[in-house]
Amino acid sequence: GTFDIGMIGLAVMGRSLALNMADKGFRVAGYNRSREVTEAMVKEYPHDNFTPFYDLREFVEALARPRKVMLMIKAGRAVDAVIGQLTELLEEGDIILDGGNSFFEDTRRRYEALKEKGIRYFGVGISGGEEGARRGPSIMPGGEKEAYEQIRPVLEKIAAYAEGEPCCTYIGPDGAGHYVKMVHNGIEYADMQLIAEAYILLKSVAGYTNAELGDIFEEWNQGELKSYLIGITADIFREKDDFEAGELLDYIVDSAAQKGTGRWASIESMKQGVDISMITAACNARILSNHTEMRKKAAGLLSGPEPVKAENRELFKNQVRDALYAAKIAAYAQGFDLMRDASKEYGWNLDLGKIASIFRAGCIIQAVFLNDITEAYRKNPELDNLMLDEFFRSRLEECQGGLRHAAAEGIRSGLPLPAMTEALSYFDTFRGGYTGANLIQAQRDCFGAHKFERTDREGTFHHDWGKRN
Ligand code: NBP
Repeated sequence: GTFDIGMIGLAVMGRSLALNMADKGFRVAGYNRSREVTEAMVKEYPHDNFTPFYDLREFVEALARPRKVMLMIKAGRAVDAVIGQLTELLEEGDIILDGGNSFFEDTRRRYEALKEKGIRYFGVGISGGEEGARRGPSIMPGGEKEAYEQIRPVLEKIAAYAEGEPCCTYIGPDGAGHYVKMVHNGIEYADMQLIAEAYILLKSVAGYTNAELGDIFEEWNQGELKSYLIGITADIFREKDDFEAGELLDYIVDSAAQKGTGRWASIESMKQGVDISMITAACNARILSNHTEMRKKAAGLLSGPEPVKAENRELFKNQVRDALYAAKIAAYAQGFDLMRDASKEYGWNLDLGKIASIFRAGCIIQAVFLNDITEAYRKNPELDNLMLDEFFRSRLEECQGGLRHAAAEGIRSGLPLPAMTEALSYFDTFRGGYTGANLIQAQRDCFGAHKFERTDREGTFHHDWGKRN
């Protein structure tokens, strides 16, 4: 065969990636389980470099050796089913890439199973949605390092570019790419939750209108908060409704869905024993938002305070801005801490600075902020936590007052601010603030003889409780 690469799964993502590859001059073979999807694609998006196939064997035979097949299908059982069909047809040295949102443990299992058959397997995290896939996503490939050279030309060419560099880098062995994608999505949840909290603060405490909010976010998007999410948020505030007067946003039900990859990060963090409370808070916020009937009922039964009114709106706006920035630092510190821990746990040797650099364009969390993270790890690849980097330390110093003030006003107003308040707890615990854990340790020893350490003597102690006045 002569085709550079084959794409299995021609739904939104597979189609967009295949056309992106074709645009870059690669000859792409395409296959989809249901024939109609393929037919519709070639009818609507004909491309000289894209050829459809309707038989899996013919599709595989059309590929140049070593064959490269990318799967862009629904994560889960479908991936195992297609791998099963492919292994009948592929030969030693051929490469399968799974570009979907597969769970990293599945990727580890598939990697090991295919290794025995001599097939090289890559779990490739891809972020950027349809537009990213079509024009240039952020790409996180994990698999065998030597085999990466075979797929590197395609992946680096179709990726987004930031300051002349492709937003694609070899992440690590087996499930590393999908793990990093999972954490990316977790961070995305936290980012979105923080923006939502800034929104309700500005709206409820300072009374800003949608038009004003649009201007505020546009202004924020000129500075250090500049990011894809802040940019689309500015536009969302201004979007007019099709049916009624005013903006669309006010007609959207207050309930946010999720597909699960953010939640995976939260579950993994618990297993690993890493605190990513802000990502977990963002997942929980979506979960509780879904209980619309219960919330409607409770609204009639449980009361809270009236929103306080900001005395100085301009000042409050700047405090919210600082709150958003400081909390964002904490969220990324948590996400990168999770990757750092996984890197040790699985022996992946993750380059966190490089990972930050490929998030700079193409993906949903792309932001100028990621330049500072890249720089922090460039200066110190062994950095324990982002909040300890000199630059972020000084920004936290400057912005924590805003975070404390904005969160306090929100709490006094009865506004739920799960991510911002977790950011503060994380920061205050992390910086050595007094947590009361001495009391917990005393309780543990009191009921379970679990022992404790003393502040003034070496060793561990157990105390016979009951010596009271
Ligand atoms: P979907 O996740 O909606 O999956 C649809 C595709 O899976 C179709 O091609 C479908 O074939 C195929 N498929 C299914 Br379902 N079961 C199959 C089976 N047993 N055997 C073979 N093919 C099967 O598509 P998508 O939204 O394009 O996403 C693809 C992957 O990319 C997913 O893992 C997704 O999580 C991930 N992802 C999506 C985005 C995004 O923004 N949408 C972003 C990043 C990553 P059919 O036509 O025959 O039903």
